[in-house]
Amino acid sequence: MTQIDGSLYVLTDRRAAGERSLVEVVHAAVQGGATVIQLRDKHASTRALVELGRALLEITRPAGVPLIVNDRIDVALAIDADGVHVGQDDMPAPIARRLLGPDRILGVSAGTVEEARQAQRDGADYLGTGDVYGTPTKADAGIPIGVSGLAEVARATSLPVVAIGGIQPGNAAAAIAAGASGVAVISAVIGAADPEAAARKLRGIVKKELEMRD
Ligand code: TZP
Ligand code: MG
Repeated sequence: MTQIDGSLYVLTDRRAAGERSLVEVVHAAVQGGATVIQLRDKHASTRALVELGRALLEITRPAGVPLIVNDRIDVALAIDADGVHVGQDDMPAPIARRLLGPDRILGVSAGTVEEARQAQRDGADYLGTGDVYGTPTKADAGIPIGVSGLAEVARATSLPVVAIGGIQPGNAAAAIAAGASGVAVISAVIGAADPEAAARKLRGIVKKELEMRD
């Protein structure tokens, strides 16, 4: 099992980055203390994903920050990324684990207790759980599970749970208090006017709450 520090997990989103390049925004997020970066783009061509992924690795690898590719195991292997994140409609986790081998990081989206237990049996290293608060960013995120749903999932697994969906500085601590090991964000960092400052602030909130809890 690979341990990850998921305390501030930042997902890329071209739209949220606006006019700025994602490479520039991710660089700022890493400077501000992002602990994981996920390359996520459901519409980009394979070539564009490979090129962006390579550029992101030049930032993340020297910083010791894992780069996880959303869904695309082929892209992750092609660029030698640190891992893959699969959702419930993506490659089944046991197959993803087999393709990735034992050492790369496998994250699985789990919004219910049953999905969480299954993902753990299937070899996940961490779970992504949400939509917690209601997201403006993902159209098909479903009904928010709230901090109560998050707490149920966290209680059902010994894996680190990263909370996602509508996380902002004002509600991040409550997600940690509910049992999450970290928060995953798009708009709060990638969409921020100052992504470095936004990352630093969120990381600080999570760190403080984790120290209080443990
Ligand atoms: N999965 C569940 S919610 C979400 C994803 C990818 C989007 C999170 O974006 P934001 O802007 O941090 O709410
Ligand atoms: Mg997915």
